[in-house]
Amino acid sequence: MFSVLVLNGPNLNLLGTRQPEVYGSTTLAMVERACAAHGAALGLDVTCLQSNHEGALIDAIHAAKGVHAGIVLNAGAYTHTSIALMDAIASVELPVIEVHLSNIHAREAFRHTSYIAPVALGQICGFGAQGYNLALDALKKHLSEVPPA
Ligand code: CA2
Repeated sequence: MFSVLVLNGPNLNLLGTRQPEVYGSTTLAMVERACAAHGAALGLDVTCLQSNHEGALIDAIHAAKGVHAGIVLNAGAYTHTSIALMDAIASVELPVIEVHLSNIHAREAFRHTSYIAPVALGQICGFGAQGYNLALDALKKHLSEVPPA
């Protein structure tokens, strides 16, 4: 069984409480429960974490090395700003799948840039909360084909 970290960044703790037209009505607790259930069905042991702090997200990525086989990451707005998160991902050499609830490419120009994408295995966006399950599917397939070193 592979262990996977589902990591959510700033403001995602507000999911389901505001802007449902953009981010849907599913709460973060519901997303995390769905990830645990879908992960278990795939044979993945899922740990979920959310922080509004860039440094805490970086610490979580560093701590994942040797503990988790891969990461599903919605870095929120840090996606578009954080070279530090990009460097952290590159440094741990773990497969990371970038997730966004909304289609960032169909929104404001500043959301079209992702500092995560160049160091991620791939990006899933625009499918709402289902995107996390799609990311777990992709990570399971990747880990089965390329087991962790
Ligand atoms: O679409 C996504 O998942 C985003 O990562 C969400 C971020 C946004 O800055 C990215 O461009 C795309 C924002 C998360 C804020 O979440 C909220 C949820 C409910 C109410 C208010 C904010």
